[in-house]
Amino acid sequence: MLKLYPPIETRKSGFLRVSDIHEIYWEESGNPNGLPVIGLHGGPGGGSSPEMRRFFDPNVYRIILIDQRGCGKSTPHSELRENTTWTLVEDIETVREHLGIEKWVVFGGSWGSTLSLTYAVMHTERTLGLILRGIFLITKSEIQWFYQEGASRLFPDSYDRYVKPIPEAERGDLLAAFYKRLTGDDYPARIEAAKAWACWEGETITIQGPTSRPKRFEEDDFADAFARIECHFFYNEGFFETDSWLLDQITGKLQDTPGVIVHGRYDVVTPLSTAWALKKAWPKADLHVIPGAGHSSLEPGIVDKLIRATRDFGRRFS
Ligand code: STX
Repeated sequence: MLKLYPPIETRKSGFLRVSDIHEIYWEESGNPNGLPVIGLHGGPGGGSSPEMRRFFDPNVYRIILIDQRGCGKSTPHSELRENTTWTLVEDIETVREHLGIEKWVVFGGSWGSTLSLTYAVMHTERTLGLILRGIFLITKSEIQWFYQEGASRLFPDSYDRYVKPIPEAERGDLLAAFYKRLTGDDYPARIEAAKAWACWEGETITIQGPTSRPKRFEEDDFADAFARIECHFFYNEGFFETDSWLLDQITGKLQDTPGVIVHGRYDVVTPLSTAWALKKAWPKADLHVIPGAGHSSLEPGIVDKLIRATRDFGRRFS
């Protein structure tokens, strides 16, 4: 099984003003003359991490990462205004133009797959190909499964902790109940809700479950941006006109775009059925179902297939 490339430092980084309110962080590493790739993180609200650079051979790729509006090093932290799927797609174009890149590979997992696909259908001519993991299309049934009922049956222990800040009477619509607290004026209640929301995801992302929850999910700043931005996007149904908008666009526009889809068989955050539907709508993409893996990009079988994909794309497009 292939492992992550060794850690590397950023060569260049900066901030771009993208609206009256927002500045976003971008960074570049790897080979300045290499094949450009943009890495899009999950959440939304998760921020990029240095591990994301390690999916790419630094001799082959010019690796661009950004922190999407309101998270990571981007400012203002946790800001929801002027923060939608459409403003994020615009920011990707702003970064591309700023760096003088004509076309690039687009790489993203989870919400990063949603954003990658949305970008690709809107800017097909800029997208050489897509490498996606943990497919998520922000449909009502996916949101219902993870935040209301479904995943609750596989993780009843974690679920009890998730719903704890919400009184029984409001548990019939957890998304609305969390939205109220995460966007309310009561700061301690907001942070309590944010940590419960974030830890739910942190405990369910790997095949190992609750005991392997990464540390950052209970840190105030991470949890606040992660929970608020996710909840804002999901409460607004991804800002998509209809549940099927993205899949319809993919059917219409991505038929000639190469893609690799990597999805854990036991992904509980974003179940495999969505990746299966995506593959049907986009026959040109190769779907790899990984046995013994959950949602996280760091599951060993997922790392292996993602690195094979970046290696193959490196040969194909360089
Ligand atoms: N959120 C799915 C998602 O995009 C429902 C996601 N899940 N975990 C992450 O993102 C991080 C690894 C970025 C925390």
